[in-house]
Amino acid sequence: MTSARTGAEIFVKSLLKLKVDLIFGYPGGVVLPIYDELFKNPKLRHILVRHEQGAVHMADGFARATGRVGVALVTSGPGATNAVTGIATAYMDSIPIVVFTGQVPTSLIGNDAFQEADIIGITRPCVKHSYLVRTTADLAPTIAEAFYIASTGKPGPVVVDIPKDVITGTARFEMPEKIELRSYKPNVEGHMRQIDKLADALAESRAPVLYVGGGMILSNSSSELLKLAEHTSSPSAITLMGLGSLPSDHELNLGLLGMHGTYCANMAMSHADLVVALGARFDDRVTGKLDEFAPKAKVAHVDIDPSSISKNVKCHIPVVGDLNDTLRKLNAAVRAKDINWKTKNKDWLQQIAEWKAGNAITYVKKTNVIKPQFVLEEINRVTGGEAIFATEVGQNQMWAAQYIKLNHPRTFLTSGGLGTMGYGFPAALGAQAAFPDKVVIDIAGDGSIQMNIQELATAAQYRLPVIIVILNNGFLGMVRQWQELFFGGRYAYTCMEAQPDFVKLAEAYNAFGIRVTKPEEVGPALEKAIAARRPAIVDCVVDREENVYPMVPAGEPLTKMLLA
Ligand SMILES: Cc1ncc(C[n+]2csc(CCOP(=O)(O)OP(=O)(O)O)c2C)c(N)n1
Repeated sequence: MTSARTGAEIFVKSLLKLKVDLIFGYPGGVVLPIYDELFKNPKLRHILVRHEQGAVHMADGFARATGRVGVALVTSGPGATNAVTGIATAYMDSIPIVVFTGQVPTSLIGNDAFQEADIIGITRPCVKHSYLVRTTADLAPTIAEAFYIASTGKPGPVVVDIPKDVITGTARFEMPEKIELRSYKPNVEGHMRQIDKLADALAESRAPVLYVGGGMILSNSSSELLKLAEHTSSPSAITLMGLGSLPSDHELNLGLLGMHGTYCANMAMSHADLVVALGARFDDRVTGKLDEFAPKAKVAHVDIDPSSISKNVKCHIPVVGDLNDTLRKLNAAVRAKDINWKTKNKDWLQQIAEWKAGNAITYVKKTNVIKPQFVLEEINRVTGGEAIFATEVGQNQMWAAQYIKLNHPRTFLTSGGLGTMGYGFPAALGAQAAFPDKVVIDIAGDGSIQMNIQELATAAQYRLPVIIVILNNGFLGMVRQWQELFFGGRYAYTCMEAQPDFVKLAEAYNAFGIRVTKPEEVGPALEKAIAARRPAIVDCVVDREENVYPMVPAGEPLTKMLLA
């Protein structure tokens, strides 16, 4: 018989049993016994952040870059409420994280106790599941369930709220080896009859498009996608969340789809006779005006989440199932057909090549001022695409999505669904903590970076050499762009008149800082920052009123693109 252990001991033992070796967190009164246990168990590495939002984004960045569950630990009350934006961000992008929050003792819950917040209530609409642990004996099984739910089916964040008396109480450590939940059976295999229908539809179509979403990354299915695209000569249009699923330079990759998507991706979608959605959810930033989305197409949709099928766009061939399993079966089914796919799709591929050649994403190059797009091209040149990229939100994010060349999945970390400014830097730190030897770059705006800049101290403390490249336009650029285009050029409160000196700021945090104002300085500055192997800020002073094009104005069809 095993002896009784405290909840704090059980907490640490449970995480170790689940093979967690790294957590991100911030202490406080209620969770102190857990922190004391962490102190005694150096095998479970803990990164002390500077703000709880940072901890959750780090866990999220870790999860996106590794495919493993990310873990954050925060205290009750303000610790927990500070974590909410990170939880909502992970929820919108289906990222598997488990967030542990401290809670006041069970006897005080509901009494407005010191540092009490109803985090279960507050996060209810933005978690995949949540638990308030009621007894110490429940703790280990609950943690096991939380990891299982976060990482299976359509992944997502799970909150585990642990009252103080559960942490200090005692019980035997017993964790189930296998999780069985009556109402949750996620490992759905794609239905063979539906998959055969989809293979037939691909065989019959003359103008197919694979519409690739974040599910492709989450289910680690990129290699199956490559096989499908190449074997059936089908071009792929990729959402923000799906970027990295196919190498950027692959000839069947049409690039980004939707509001700031490429001309060829949006035109291909609008003229396709078959759209095959693979782990994508027909988000409004992708579809534009719904009634004019893919008007000629039969729609097939493969998704692990049955509730996302036919939610926004009517689907003719639904396949509920794990994308990896389904793609394997689909690949076998299309291979069994005696078809010359290249010849069948010849006219379509020709048309696509014309769209691609005619309206490639481009900008007006200048020698006297740094164009933001040029900075991204220089990043491609100096990294050769072999880096992990995170982005903030705004123009910086969209330019990164358009210009950064990706060779591998899980190398583009961005807040797609919630669009959270301040996400990129902590997410980059989470990825860097997982991959200490890789080059990790956060592409930032001068507005966004100031939302979680305090994590520079975390970067310095743990020697995480993330490079922040600021596309510094002195504006909340994306909002300014909308004001220019849709609000008569009235720049209401989007000009950042007072800016910190980002070089001094970096130095104050014991990081490397460099500011560039001329195009020819950009490449050498990036090289210096990479060589420094320290946290770094490269502050690029860019053309102030540059806009992101192409652009489909909100609510317009994909064919109504502003090209410049
Ligand atoms: C937390 C948060 N607040 C507000 C917004 C709305 N918003 C979207 S883009 C943007 C401007 C971003 O400015 P900056 O970070 O400087 O990037 P730029 O667009 O100039 O590249 C704002 C305010 C948001 N997405 N997230």
